Amino acid sequence: MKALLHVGRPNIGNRERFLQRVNEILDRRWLSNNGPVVQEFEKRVAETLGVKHALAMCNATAAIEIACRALGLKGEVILPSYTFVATAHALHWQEITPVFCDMDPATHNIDPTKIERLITPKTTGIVGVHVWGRGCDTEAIQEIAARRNLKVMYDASHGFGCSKAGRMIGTFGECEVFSFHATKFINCLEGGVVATNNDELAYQMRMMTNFGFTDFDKVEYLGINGKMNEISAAMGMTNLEAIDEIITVNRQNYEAYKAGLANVPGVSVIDYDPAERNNYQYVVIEVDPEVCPRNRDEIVEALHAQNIIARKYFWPGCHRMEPYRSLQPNAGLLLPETERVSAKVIVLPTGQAVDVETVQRVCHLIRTHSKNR
Ligand code: T4K
Repeated sequence: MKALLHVGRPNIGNRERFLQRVNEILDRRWLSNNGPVVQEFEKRVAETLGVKHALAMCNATAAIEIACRALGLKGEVILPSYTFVATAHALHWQEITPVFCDMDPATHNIDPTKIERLITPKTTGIVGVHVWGRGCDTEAIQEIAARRNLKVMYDASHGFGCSKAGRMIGTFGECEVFSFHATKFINCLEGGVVATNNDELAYQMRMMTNFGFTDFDKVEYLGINGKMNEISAAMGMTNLEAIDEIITVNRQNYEAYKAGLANVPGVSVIDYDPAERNNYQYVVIEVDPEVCPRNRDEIVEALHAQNIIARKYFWPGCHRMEPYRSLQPNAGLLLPETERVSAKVIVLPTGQAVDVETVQRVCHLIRTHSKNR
């Protein structure tokens, strides 16, 4: 296989329609600051999720920062270590101490049974992450939060178009943050959205996203520039129009990986609950070191040698990345599942840039390279 095959190759909807939108934007000479395409994108996202407010922002990391400031999170906040480091960084950047909770190996999500032991008098909230788009145990998290008087928000970066217990991700907690980064299955080049049904929170976040302005010459909040620009929104609109096609391709690739890796000893593809809505944007395998003759790193190296850029997300966990590794050197003692599972995971290429035939070739390579030397 010659051409590079990456995890995270962007999906791109109707190119003509995107370019047409870009031309309209240029003709209009309205490029940012709550322009008409951003407004259209927000409306469309809110409709898709069934929420009152969808606030478009420049990326999910800034959106998490704005959301946790608007929510008044401070002190300590509990989140999983098994997430992209942006979740922890956004909190830490806001001078909140991220307190890492272990994951449930069955779901890769925060294990709610391990949350309560981490609560201290400084704890103000919980940030769940719907890893791979598989919804957290929102019911258990809500129950703990209500009893312990904590606020809950979700990093739903992976969860656009997915449901949990039949309810759309985007409707849980005080608010949920989606990423529309280039690598996400619906992308705005760069982009994020905060979804909420809370009118007051939405108002505050909207002001904060635009320097705190409430009117011409009138600033009422400490704000920042978190705005989405019109070209990003045009990309988002165009890709949203292709959402069904993209999910179909993702699902076909996922099924092909499932079939192609079905009988490989020690290699399993994580499941998506067919009773839920799934976007299938991540194909994730676990390599069991007790069963598979080759370890995870050897398989990743073999794939890279064939120009297939598989990834080890989210190894080794945020707690083993700086600055957390230095600030909380013993955090790993409470995170045995994060340490164990993150060492087994490989994320494989999918999306529109990958077809079923290519998936079969990747499976063949994994099958070959996972055997004894
Ligand atoms: N929370 C969670 C749970 C997240 O997963 C993320 C982002 C965030 C928060 C933060 O959202 P944003 O603030 O970004 O909206 C990539 C993405 O940059 C990151 O957005 C994403 N998660 C994460 C899972 O993946 P890296 O460090 O792996 O990026 P990089 O440069 O290695 O690119 C990933 C792959 O995508 C490469 O194989 C190349 C390919 N790629 C990338 C881009 C940008 C392309 O083929 N074309 C492209 O245009 O983080």
